[in-house]
Amino acid sequence: MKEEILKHLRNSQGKDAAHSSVYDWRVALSLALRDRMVDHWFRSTRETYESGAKRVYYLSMEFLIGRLVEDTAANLGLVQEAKTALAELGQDYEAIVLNEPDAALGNGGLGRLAACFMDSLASLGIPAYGYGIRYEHGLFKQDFVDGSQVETAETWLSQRNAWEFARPEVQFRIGFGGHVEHHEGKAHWHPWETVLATAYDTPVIGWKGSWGNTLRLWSAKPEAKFDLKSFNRGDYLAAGRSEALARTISRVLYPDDTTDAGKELRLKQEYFFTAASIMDLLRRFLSDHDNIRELPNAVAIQLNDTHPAIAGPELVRLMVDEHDVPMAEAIGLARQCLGYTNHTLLPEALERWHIGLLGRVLPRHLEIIRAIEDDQQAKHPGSPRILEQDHVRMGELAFIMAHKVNGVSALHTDLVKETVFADLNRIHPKRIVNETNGITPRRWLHTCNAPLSELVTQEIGEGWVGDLEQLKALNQKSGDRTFLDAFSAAKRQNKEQLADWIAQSCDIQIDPAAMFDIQIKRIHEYKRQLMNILETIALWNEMHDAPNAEWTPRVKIFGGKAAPGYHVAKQIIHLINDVARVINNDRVTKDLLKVVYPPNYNVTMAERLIPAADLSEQISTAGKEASGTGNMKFALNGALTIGTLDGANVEIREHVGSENFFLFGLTAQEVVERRHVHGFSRAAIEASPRLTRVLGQIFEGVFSPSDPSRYHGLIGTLYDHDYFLVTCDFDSYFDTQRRVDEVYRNPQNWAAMALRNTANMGWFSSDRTIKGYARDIWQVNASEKVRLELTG
Ligand code: F58
Repeated sequence: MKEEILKHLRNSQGKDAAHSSVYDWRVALSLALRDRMVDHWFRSTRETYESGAKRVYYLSMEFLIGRLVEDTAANLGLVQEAKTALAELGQDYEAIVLNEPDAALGNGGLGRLAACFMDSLASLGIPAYGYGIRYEHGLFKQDFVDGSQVETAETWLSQRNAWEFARPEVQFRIGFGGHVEHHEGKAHWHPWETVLATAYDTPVIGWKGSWGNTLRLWSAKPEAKFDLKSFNRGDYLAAGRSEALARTISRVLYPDDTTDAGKELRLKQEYFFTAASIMDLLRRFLSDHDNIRELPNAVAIQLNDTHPAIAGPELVRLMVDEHDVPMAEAIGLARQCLGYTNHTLLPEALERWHIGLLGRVLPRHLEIIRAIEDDQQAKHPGSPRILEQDHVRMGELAFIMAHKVNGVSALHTDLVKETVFADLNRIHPKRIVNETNGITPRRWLHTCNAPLSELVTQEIGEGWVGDLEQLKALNQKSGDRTFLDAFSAAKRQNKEQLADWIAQSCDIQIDPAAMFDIQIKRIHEYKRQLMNILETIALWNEMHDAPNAEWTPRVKIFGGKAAPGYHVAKQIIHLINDVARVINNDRVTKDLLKVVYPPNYNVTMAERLIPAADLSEQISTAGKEASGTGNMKFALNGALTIGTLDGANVEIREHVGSENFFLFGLTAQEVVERRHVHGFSRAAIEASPRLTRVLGQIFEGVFSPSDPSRYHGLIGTLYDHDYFLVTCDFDSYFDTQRRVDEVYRNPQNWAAMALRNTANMGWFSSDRTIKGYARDIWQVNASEKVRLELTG
């Protein structure tokens, strides 16, 4: 390893050891690790070609990957070797790991799920490709200026990305606009504009290096050559115009998770990567098949939400226009290949494209969508429409073009059946299935939490990393004082590390003995960070009034970004920061309560925070959080959850035991009913003196003395139409938090409850989720050899 690192330092980075920076060492180490991936990768590809096995294609607009050095080294079993090699070279492995930029090619849960799935597909030995966009700028960087969120561009690609292989020879022409001609029953699309999609491949090696798949990300390049004529005339801007236009497509990750603005570019991004992926998989298929009708036996294409839903019409277009398959048959064949995952019921997040826009950008696809609509109406008269008024509804399109549609938790799947797709579900009663989300145990326990991971391995061996249900054996330890002490000591060690980091990065001193209460996720009204900060103020009031009463010291930690155009979410961020400033400067409560909100929450920050959490906040309005995956990461790492009956919380509670979960709040059904009660929020506020006081303080400007009216709008909304029922759940949330305080005061009991969480979270491994998709949706098998290696 030492030789390999030095070789790359010299031959790939062009540096000698004496003049190398941490960056050079990091790139050299990454390249040395990448070298070790290649054999596994080739072996897997070869095996798939030889066996003719069916391949999975996971199409996702987002892959929220994070850093890769540690994960790769761990999966290859090379962590110790790398550490030793670097130490002998006088370098610090930890510092090198910290040097890597966090690849944030995603917004939140949906993108991170795709990354966890890539790890599980490889670990299980399922031949698969992830397809997405190689954004030049990932999710924006977040700073706080006077407590407000300020966004700047993220620049992960300003450095060499050591993990990828550029494939300039893999190129597809992607057309936009233009018109369609019909001659002798055949359609000919003449796009007005074309760009080239070129591939960049990142190998993804599973646990123990057993299998390697590919993450293929597309970058847009201009098709037209550089305009030398204009350049020579001195018109430099014109010379680069077509280039700038093309590159815009893969320039930036769409940062909004509320509404779909920036519409045309977003639509082009979606078609760009979807079309390139479909063309690529067809090319691979046709290289060893000559009958396109066999496609469904060879490929399973999964649509991660509706963003790649144009895959249906695109596949039909290629079959009809280029392979002479009749339309109805093409629709049927495409459907057999496609699966669609729904991640949200929020009406504002369901994609719809204006017919005018879609017809202008993708004229042939609009014709095909009309043909799909006709086909559906002919077979199922009265079926919900894809084209409604002026819009193309992508959810309906994806549903109709998929043979299976899945929700991401049991509750969410039931709601999908009862609400958004109720009518389609009646027509196609077997189409909707549930695949509850999961998380990869490699990153989310083994790598991010060394103290706990080592303790578990000492106790039950290392098998759990590839077979997380083995954690069940730890249940026997819940009465063993020595083990519980060791379990608490691991948590304590993580908390001390986090406290050091917070002292350094936020200049706030926190006590590792206090309860670390953490809410990290995108800022959204339905996730109710607002309710959390209101409860924080209420608690502070009571501590301040009676500082000598019996209190459980707490540190409230927040993390998360708001969509740049989401005003209310940004106000909530501002409020949390305002409240933090006041509380953290109160001398009376200084040993009882702190509020910390480190800026720029990302995967790397999650890996620091989650292992150090005592309490996990999963407090969304019931019925709104499709699943959640952070909830799983916390529970696996031995945090107790305070949560509503929403998303996967329901299943987590069933697995860890209701006595080890702090439940509060209205159920999804009660939420719907309560909204019908006239004046429900005013009534809830009036019934709660505690909440009335808190809202009054915010309204008067206690936390924003320089701008007392800053939160009048926010508070006004709670009185008038509190759509997410913060006011209704507040008292039950506050009371449950006090129960949490009480339980925390008994450390042995707390540790036993936390251990029950860790021990019973095995089911939430994304390996289990992927096995479910493989069985219920894709009809693919995991390599038997890999399966034996993992469990044996
Ligand atoms: C999330 N969706 C769900 N969307 O909110 C969460 O409950 C679930 O656990 C997770 O998916 C995985 O299933 C989500 O992250 C987005 O970020 C979209 C980005 C693009 C615009 C629309 C929202």
